[in-house]
Parts: sequence; structure tokens; C-alpha cells
Amino acid sequence: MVCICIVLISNLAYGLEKKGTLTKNNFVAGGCEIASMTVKYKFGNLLGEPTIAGSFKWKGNEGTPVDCLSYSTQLFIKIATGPTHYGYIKLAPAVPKAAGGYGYNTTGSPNWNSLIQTRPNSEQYLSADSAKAFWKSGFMVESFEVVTTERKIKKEKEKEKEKEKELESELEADNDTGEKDDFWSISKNSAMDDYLKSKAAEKERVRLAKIASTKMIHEAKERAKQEQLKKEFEKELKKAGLTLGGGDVQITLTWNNATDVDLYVIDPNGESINYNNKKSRSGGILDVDDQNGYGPENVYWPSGGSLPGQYKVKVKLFSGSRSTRYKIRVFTNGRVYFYEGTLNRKGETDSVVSFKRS
Ligand SMILES: [Ca+2]
Repeated sequence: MVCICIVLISNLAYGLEKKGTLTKNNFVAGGCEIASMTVKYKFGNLLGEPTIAGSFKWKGNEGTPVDCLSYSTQLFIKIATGPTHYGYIKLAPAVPKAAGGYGYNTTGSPNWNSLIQTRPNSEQYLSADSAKAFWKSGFMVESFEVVTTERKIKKEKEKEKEKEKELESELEADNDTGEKDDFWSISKNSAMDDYLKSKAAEKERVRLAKIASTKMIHEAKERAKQEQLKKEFEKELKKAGLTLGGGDVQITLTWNNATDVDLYVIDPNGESINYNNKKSRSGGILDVDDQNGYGPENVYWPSGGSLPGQYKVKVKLFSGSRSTRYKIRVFTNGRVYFYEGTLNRKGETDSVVSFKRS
């Protein structure tokens, strides 16, 4: 069984947690006259990654429809450490109806380098280092800007109203009461359709916001785990002090005791490279084998020498029956990935990963 362990990284490095509310009165956004809007925000960190959360409520002026604000409405919270040192954090929470209380609270964890924008909606970001500096130093939360579009549904409704008026005057000109009755029943149905459509859209938006927020937390945890495995792996390799062959594809195994673990890499032709078959016809080489414990064992294809296709990585506990933790590092397609797991019994084999070299 491959065990996925979440490694906790100290939160102390980015100790900030900031929460509060901001209110803005009497302004226009997306064609909606807004009497007041209050934003709840919470900035913090999880496993060394930034987290942002927020929601808002609003009231319209008399005559502003309760569903006037577009579902694409975004808020940009201005944060600053001084008059010339500031940036904006985007919140895209579910949009509530006027006087309907706070909308659904979204939590996100963007990368450091896509956290703080230089201006609202500019998509130009401060560097990861600058963003981290903000988080470390503490900052003031000053104000917020609303970025939105005029609501499509509203426009469509207006168009429909115009159409209705045209029809109405035509019917009046015809003075045909039978047709007029039909017209009113059609009009009522289409208003109901609109209402149901906007309800469904709102529900869908909340559903997608929940999925996005869960996904971002998962990704932040995964990034932190990869970072931790990378550190541990590099330490282990340094300790072993061996030179390993590398290239387009490289798979390296280490483990945590004096048992013998074996690395098997199956190439796109289905040929297995291991201690018993150190060179494959596809050019794969097992250049470092280990029987005494801790590894590393290393299989690689020299630059330009690997076949595109599916590769499989397996590990086997060859001797001993001690619980053995192993780590695997895979270089492929210009990226690096880490995996870990446990073998408990002699002869036990784990299929660690199958990946595609493109
Ligand atoms: Ca071995």
C-alpha cells in the first residue's frame, strides 16, 4: 500500500492571520445603485501557503433589483504597509441577493506569485518574495474595490420587455382579444423560466465555489508535501554522496533502513530495468544498485535517449521483514515529482507510479 502522509510545515514562518470587515456606502457597480456593501475577509496561512477567504452582503437603493449584481462580481481588497507600498487581493465569493445576508464564504489558496495584484483586476502580480514579505510583516487592510459587469440577465429582461411592448401595441392595433390572452400566458411563463434559470445559476455558482475551494486547499497541501519530500530526499542523497546518471527520464529510490529494496522501471516497450537487467533495449540504465540499505538506486535514460510513452515504477522488499519507508523521485517532462510508501514483508511489491513521457 502506498501511504500518503501529510507533513506539517511550521506555520510560524508566515504567522499572519488577519480578519475583519470593510463597508462602503452609496456607489454604483455594474449598473446597480448600491446603498451599502460589507465585506468579511480572513487572510491566513495553511502549511506555509497563503489562504484567503471572504464573503459579502449588500443593500441596493430603492428601485435596484435584488438580483442586480452580476454573478461575475469580484472584490479586490487593498492591503498596504505604507502610502506607496500596497497591493490588491482578489476575492470572488458567491454573490448574494440584496438584503439577503452574506453570500457563501469561499476559501482559496493561490500561489504566492499570484496572490497580490498591483491594481484591481490588472492580473499583474507582486513577486512571490514580495507577497511573502507582506504576509510576514503584517499589513493594513484599507479598502475594497468592486469589479463587475452589467448583468446579462437584466439586459435580456429589458430586451424582452421592449419586445412585449411592441407586441402589445401591435395587438392593440389589431384589436384582437383572443390573441391578447395567448400573449399574456406566454409572457407569464417566460418570466417564470427566467426566475428558475437565475435560481439554477445561483445554485451552480455556489456548487462550483465549494469545489474550487476544496480543490485549492488540497493543492496547497500537496505542494507543501512535495516540498517536504524534496528536502528530505536531497538530504538523503547528499549523505550517500554518490553521483547518479540523469537525463530526460530519471527515477531514484531511497529507503530508511539496512534492508535490501529493489527498484523496477518498466519502459514503454514493457521491458523491466532492475538489478537483474541493468540495461534495456530502449536505452534505460540502472547505474546505482544497493544491497546494504538506504539506497539510492537509480535508473535513467540519457538526454535525448528516452522513448515517449508510459513508464511504470515498482519497488520490492527483497530481504528482511522490517517495516521499510521508501521514497521515489521521478524526473520527466522537465518536472520533478516525489512519492513515498511503506513495505512490510519480504517479497512485498508496491506499484508506485505510472507516468507518461510526452
Ligand atoms: Ca537493492
